[in-house]
Amino acid sequence: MRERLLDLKGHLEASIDFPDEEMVLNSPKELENSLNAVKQDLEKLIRSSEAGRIVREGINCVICGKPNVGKSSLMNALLKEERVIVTPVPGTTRDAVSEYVNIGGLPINIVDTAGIINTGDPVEKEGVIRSKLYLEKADLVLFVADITTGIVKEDKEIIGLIRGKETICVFNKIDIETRKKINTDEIKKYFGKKVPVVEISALKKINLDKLCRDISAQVWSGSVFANDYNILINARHKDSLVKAAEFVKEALGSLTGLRPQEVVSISIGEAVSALGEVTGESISEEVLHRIFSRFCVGK
Ligand SMILES: Nc1nc2c(ncn2[C@@H]2O[C@H](COP(=O)(O)OP(=O)(O)OP(=O)(O)O)[C@@H](O)[C@H]2O)c(=O)[nH]1
Ligand SMILES: [Mg+2]
Repeated sequence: MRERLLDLKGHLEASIDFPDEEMVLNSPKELENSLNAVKQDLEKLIRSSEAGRIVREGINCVICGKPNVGKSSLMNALLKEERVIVTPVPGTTRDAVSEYVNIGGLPINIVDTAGIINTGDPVEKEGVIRSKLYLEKADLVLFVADITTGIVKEDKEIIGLIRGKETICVFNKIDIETRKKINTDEIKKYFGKKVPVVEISALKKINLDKLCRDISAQVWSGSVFANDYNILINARHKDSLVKAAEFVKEALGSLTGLRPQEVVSISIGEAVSALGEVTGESISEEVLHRIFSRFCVGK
């Protein structure tokens, strides 16, 4: 992108400095198209900073489901400690609790939420509102249902809330004799897509390793890291890319506003320097200072 911008700047400067020479230069329309293409590539790269966030802060993995299906028991089982309160009374978890756990080498921020239910109780209601907010921010959802009942009406309503999300469907309590047989085609119909289905017992710690493998697979198979996320960038890179994108937009504004070519060229030059801060070609004192103050490397 930096090379492409330098090339455009070269064309502009040539036409400014040598207006009488017969040279084949970019037309304003060509220049506009090229700038737009760079702008789009920059924006794509900026979006990929999300992958950097995931690597630094971990996957946001939210456990949800109706009351009493064993969400908190699952949280404790994954953490290998009795972190959250478990009781036979539905509506035990009132507020979300989150904790980090390492699954397959990735930091996973597991969030246990209050069971989602239509309720008149004001405290429970608040808990449900919070559960929904956490669901919106989830990178991955563990939808928990009770295998002794299978998917019932309340479950279907919750599935409706998480349809667009990456989900693993977890059937809990397989240690109980009266369990139902799970039909994966039916599950697929409810979710509108194929989702991994795992049958576990959070209480008796059965099949938790399989669930962990499914969580890792879901993350690494690229469904949590969406396709665009193939380059990792850090916060400093992102700042520079955002700056570069702003200057490219400024250049486009000047170009379409028929302002002097010098003005367009200056903005492109600024975008080139901002990109140079990422590639290492133009590195300001300030950036050097930031790097050496953060990392233990010799100048
Ligand atoms: N038999 C059996 N019981 C379980 C299992 N997991 C949880 N339970 C029991 O189910 C009840 C509810 O468990 P919780 O983990 O509190 O359920 P929850 O989904 O967090 O419930 P709320 O916080 O009320 O939404 C408790 O009595 C648990 O001991 C399991 O795998 N097998
Ligand atoms: Mg709970």
